[in-house]
Amino acid sequence: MILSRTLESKLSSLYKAGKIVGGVYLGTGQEAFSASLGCSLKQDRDIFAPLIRDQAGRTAFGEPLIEATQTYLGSALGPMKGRDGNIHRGRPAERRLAMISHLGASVSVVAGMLVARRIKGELDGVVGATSVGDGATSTGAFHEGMNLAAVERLPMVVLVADNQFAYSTPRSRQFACKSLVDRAKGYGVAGTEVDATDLLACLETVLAAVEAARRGEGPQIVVGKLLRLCGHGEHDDGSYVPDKVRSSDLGRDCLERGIEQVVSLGLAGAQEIEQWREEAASEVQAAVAQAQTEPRPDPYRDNWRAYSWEGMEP
Ligand SMILES: Cc1ncc(C[n+]2csc(CCOP(=O)(O)OP(=O)(O)O)c2C)c(N)n1
Repeated sequence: MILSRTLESKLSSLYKAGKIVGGVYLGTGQEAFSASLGCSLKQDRDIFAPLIRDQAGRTAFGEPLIEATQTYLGSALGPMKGRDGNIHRGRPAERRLAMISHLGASVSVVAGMLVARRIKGELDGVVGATSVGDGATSTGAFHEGMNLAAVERLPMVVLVADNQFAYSTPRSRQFACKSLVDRAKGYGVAGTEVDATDLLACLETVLAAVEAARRGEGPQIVVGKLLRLCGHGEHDDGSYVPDKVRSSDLGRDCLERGIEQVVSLGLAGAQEIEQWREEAASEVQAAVAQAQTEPRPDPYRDNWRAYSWEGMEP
């Protein structure tokens, strides 16, 4: 969570300095929920399709920092070879899918990958997971993917980060149900809700959902109640979020709360945490410096394949 917050604050500065082309979307305030998923999945077999606010989950699932800075800074040596920007990066051969902008589409993609593994006899012990926002739960792709996953009882975990807004549209203008967990009942899948500003609660709830899916209990929807503590992207100041919501429990900072929890459990002291922050700053600095010195794509010599396909030649 510290690494993710540090990286994203650097990316925001680089964007504001005009060094990053395209949008920069941050997960400030959503790190506990996202990291809990990344930590709960098994890096050697599970599938993770992140959303725009999942830097913490990506890091927890093993994405090296350099892959983020290479993509944001357009390095030809990055996973997208400097052509596909920013959040749309991944290594499908390592089951880290590239983020898809079309809301809800990742649910169908993960469901499809799980069906494919079942057909090939390779589904044993595998979990497929993705994150969506509250807004995405009203798309056709989300519905079709969830319904398929439910009918096929796929080992799928869908995290819904209910951060109160889809861009500037509040929940009251998005759907009429009281809680998004109610959607789980409609699909006939398990649904749980968690205070996503609480790291310990997130770890417990998300791990339980991943384990249930792995045991064969079918798709699991976990709804995290929180607020994004930033604009939709760095081009947006989020001024439409009412002060009342900002100062409510939803607006608590999961990172600061998480640090308090770690300290009060005696897992680390204030000095050690300060050291983690310093280490994170140097790691981020090194990843930015390296990506800045790497070559840019050369349109005259490129083979025009979007992904690095190492390890999955067709
Ligand atoms: C199918 C589709 N419709 C509209 C958009 C445009 N769009 C991009 S982000 C966004 C809001 C997303 O809100 P939510 O799903 O709640 O996620 P959050 O940004 O709050 O994390 C919209 C409408 C899109 N990307 N895909």
